[in-house]
Amino acid sequence: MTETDPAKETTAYRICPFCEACCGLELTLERGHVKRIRGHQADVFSAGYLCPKGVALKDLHEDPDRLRTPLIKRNSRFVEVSWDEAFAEIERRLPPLIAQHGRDAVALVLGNPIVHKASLLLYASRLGRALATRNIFSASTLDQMPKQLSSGLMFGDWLSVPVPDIERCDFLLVLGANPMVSNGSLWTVPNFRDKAKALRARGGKLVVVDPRRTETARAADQHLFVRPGGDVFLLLGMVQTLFAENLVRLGRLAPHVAGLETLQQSVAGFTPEKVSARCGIPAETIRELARSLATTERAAVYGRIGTCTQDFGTLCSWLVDVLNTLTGHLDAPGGAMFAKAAAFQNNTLGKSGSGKGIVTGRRKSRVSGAPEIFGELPMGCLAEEIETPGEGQVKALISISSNPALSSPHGTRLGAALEQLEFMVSVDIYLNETTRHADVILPGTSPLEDMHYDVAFTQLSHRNHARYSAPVLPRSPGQPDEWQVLLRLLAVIQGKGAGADLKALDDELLAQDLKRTAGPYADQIFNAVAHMCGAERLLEVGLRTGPYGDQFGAKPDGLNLDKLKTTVGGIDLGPLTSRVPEVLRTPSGKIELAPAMLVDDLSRAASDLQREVPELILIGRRQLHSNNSWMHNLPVLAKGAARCTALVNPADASRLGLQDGGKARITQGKRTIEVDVEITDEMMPGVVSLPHGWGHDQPGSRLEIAASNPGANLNQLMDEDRRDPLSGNAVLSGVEVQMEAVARPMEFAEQTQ
Ligand SMILES: Nc1nc2c(c(=O)[nH]1)N[C@H]1C(S)=C(S)[C@@H](COP(=O)(O)OP(=O)(O)OC[C@H]3O[C@@H](n4cnc5c(=O)[nH]c(N)nc54)[C@H](O)[C@@H]3O)O[C@H]1N2
Ligand SMILES: Nc1nc2c(c(=O)[nH]1)N[C@H]1C(S)=C(S)[C@@H](COP(=O)(O)OP(=O)(O)OC[C@H]3O[C@@H](n4cnc5c(=O)[nH]c(N)nc54)[C@H](O)[C@@H]3O)O[C@H]1N2
Ligand code: SF4
Ligand SMILES: [Mo]
Repeated sequence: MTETDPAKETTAYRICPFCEACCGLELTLERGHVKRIRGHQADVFSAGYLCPKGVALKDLHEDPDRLRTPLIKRNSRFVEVSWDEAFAEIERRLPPLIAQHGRDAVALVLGNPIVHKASLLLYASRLGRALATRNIFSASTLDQMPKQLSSGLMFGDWLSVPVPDIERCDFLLVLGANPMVSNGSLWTVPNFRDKAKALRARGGKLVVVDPRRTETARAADQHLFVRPGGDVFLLLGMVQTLFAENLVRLGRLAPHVAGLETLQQSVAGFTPEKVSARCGIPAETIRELARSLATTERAAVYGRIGTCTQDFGTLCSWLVDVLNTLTGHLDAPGGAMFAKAAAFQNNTLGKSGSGKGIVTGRRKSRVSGAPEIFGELPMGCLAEEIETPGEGQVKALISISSNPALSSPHGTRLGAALEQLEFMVSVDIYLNETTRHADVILPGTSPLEDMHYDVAFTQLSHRNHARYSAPVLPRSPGQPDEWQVLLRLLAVIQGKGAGADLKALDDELLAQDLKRTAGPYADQIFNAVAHMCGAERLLEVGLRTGPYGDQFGAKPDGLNLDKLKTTVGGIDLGPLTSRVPEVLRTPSGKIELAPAMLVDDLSRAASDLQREVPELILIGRRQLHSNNSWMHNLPVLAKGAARCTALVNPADASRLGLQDGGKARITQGKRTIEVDVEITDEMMPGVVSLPHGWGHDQPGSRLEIAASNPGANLNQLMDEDRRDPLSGNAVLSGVEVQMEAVARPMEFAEQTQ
């Protein structure tokens, strides 16, 4: 047989782990190597769609810089060691530190890729519980915490986030999101492009509100420039209009809604005329938007990261769903609906129709007194918790697939703080801007080496489905699964030692979980899955006890893991269905339209109405060939279009003397970065856009390709103390900056002659 003998080719399928679209990929393998990656046509959910990043899974798997062996720092240099040596080092250093300073001295920092790997997601929460530190930080407070908080307050669970039912929607208002590039977020919707096209083809309308005329805005019927941070005012003006023009129609939801009158009174002062200047949108346009939303039978409002990473993130997130509810579009086909996932969804478990709701602020951060949120503290507080001496000071840190040195505000301060730690362990696949500060790095698997199921994104999907990916390739010798890595860390923390029997520990944890969740059935369920272990076992339990499950035999036609595994391309569970009141977990059993915490925060918005417009404001953006801070080392993407340029409106460029293709300095307070300038009228005047996740020029990283085109770190300019006070979410957009041209050496020479 020749090397190219087709008989040697095999096909495998994997859900793409890179973004929330969760596309099904088809991989052609030859002799254990990935030959080709395409969209999987028979995937019930993504139907063959993929973007350029999906193809890069091959490059990631083969990247010579991807770590395959644990590293220990000795005399300031990393050396390769065995897994046992790495864990011996952790056991030598971490437990004594906990014994001396207590559990709060260890911080746990959780990054975005966790949510894309079932193995990490299901065991990171176990590790967090076992560690029982107050110092848990995650990307959630750089991202979606405002939406989780507003959803929790309104619907009773942190993950009860309604998503647009795009395939039946005829009017979609999108704020602060660019799904054409990001492929959707808190809304799992592969191939947004074609779905938006279909919406328009059937006579529907897409409206985009963004300070940049984005790729999504270009594909829309209408684009409105909004002043960065001004969305809350636009949304308030729209809600006010609904009441003032008698357009409120709760429809089917009327008996399930509380707080309508309070809401009406609270927004009464925010007339379109009052808010117009602050959001930069004419009063009449605000009214028209409200009317279109109210009078289109199937319509939805959707807001994403641009509306979360700002001073009023929680208010914006709330008002989006207030608008959906007041116009009768919440929980209605073609509106904003709740997914019903096959497993792990809190709002399908326990008693339905009401619940405990959510609580926040059960404790405060030690240094700045920021309230706890969803069991975490704001990422912006991490550096000060390490730097500030005293009882409870963070002295050790475990980071799991997290790169806060680039992804969170003021990376140099954080980097210096990480250097100050007595001990740091990272579970990561790269030696990068963050992990270079670690003492031990434990490599994660390549996504091709582990099984996967979308624990979180099935809860946020525009259509219900269940899909499972088996490992595509065997793990390299000695490489544990990531759940095993986390479990072994857990064993060390619990004092069971790095040599603990992991199966016994896994059994113990499952038995504890079942005791809490399965009551009288706990033993029966445990026995049925006693032969299994790890993330796959948790999935089996989740599926079988879930809303479509076989209930361990009680519903023989129901779903279980074996059945799911026999499908090619997964199981379609149909379009979203109306779930109110069953989905609610609020103590009142109602949709809370006017939670006190949010209504109270309106006074902060009111006093911000008069804020003066700064001359220049910096916002962020995402790029198709890039994913947050860690995909710049992959050849297929690096040669693509991702360029770390600052987009500047022509009027600003001429005012500031900036040249297209020239260099400029952006300054915020005492901090400065140097950027390449790209002049374009897609920017709102007075607003500059720079992508985040760049700045790969830090010594000690091992990212050869990324370092050759490092870009500038936008987050170097962000203020770690600036947060939405309710959610603790960082303000990463709408920050006032100064910008000036950097003279090229020639020009400089001429000037000084
Ligand atoms: N200015 C600005 N800043 C932002 C944002 C913004 O819009 N503007 N967006 C924010 C958002 S939404 C997010 S989610 C955060 C993301 O910020 P982070 O949570 O820090 O995530 P990433 O930057 O994606 O870094 C991921 C890390 O995980 C590692 N990794 C990748 N795959 C794996 C794996 O399979 N296993 C393991 N163990 N490790 C892996 C990578 O090497 C990298 O170190 O950034 C935030 N930062
Ligand atoms: N290609 C690619 N895809 C990704 C990622 C990536 O890095 N690259 N990251 C993934 C992650 S972690 C996430 S969380 C999602 C995020 O997904 P999206 O929310 O779609 O993120 P962005 O593409 O950054 O879009 C945010 C938009 O908000 C706008 N904006 C900024 N400030 C304001 C404001 O004050 N008001 C309004 N209305 N708009 C504003 C920006 O101009 C930008 O167009 O994307 C995911 N998908
Ligand atoms: S849109 Fe691209 S990165 Fe996102 S899941 Fe699909 S193929 Fe992967
Ligand atoms: Mo994110």
